[in-house]
Amino acid sequence: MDPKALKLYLCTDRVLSGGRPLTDAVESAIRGGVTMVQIREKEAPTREFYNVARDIQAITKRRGVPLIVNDRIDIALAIGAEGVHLGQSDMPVEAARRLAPHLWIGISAATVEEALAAQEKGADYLGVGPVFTTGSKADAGEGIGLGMLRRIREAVRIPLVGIGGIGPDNAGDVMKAGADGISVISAILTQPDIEMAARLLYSCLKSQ
Ligand code: TZP
Ligand code: MG
Repeated sequence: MDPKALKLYLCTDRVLSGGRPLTDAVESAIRGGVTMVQIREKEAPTREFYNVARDIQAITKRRGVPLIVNDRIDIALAIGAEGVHLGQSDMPVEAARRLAPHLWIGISAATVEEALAAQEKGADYLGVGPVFTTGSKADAGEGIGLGMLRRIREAVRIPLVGIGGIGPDNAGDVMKAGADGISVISAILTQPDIEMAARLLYSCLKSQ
């Protein structure tokens, strides 16, 4: 995968986007500079997840932005997404790789051990975090901090994004710690002007 796609990586959350149509939100975010989108549906039944993913894909395809599906490799394959993002409790990366040799596979990692294991078993990129404590994911746990992000960066070769509690005030620090990009929900999706919020965040990464 091209690590440049990781620069400003939006994860969706239909609750945090405040009832605004997700398609409009994603379109605005891409207009503001988002370089990759992860469709993340924690509550939706399979058919609804599939339909939402197809709707978002119509936008990402038109805009030339890669689409990643959270948790569900079956939905990623069914819609022809560019990739799948898997947590430590989801399908193991090596099994996902067997099912889908062509997909980009991202793995969540919070420790050096998790990061090295994911790399060894064939992950294409890592989502490292939560870097800072965040209210956007109930089971995310305490922030691991910039020091741990840096340690993970030094331990692995594959590209990685920082995720969790990242916004305009700390995005530059995450990049300085060695991340290829940032992954965010609330710094874009809870903002009244989504395009401007994405543009502001992108400007915080530009010089890195
Ligand atoms: N994984 C680790 S933290 C997190 C996810 C999905 C939530 C990120 O949301 P926010 O609002 O950018 O902190
Ligand atoms: Mg998961």
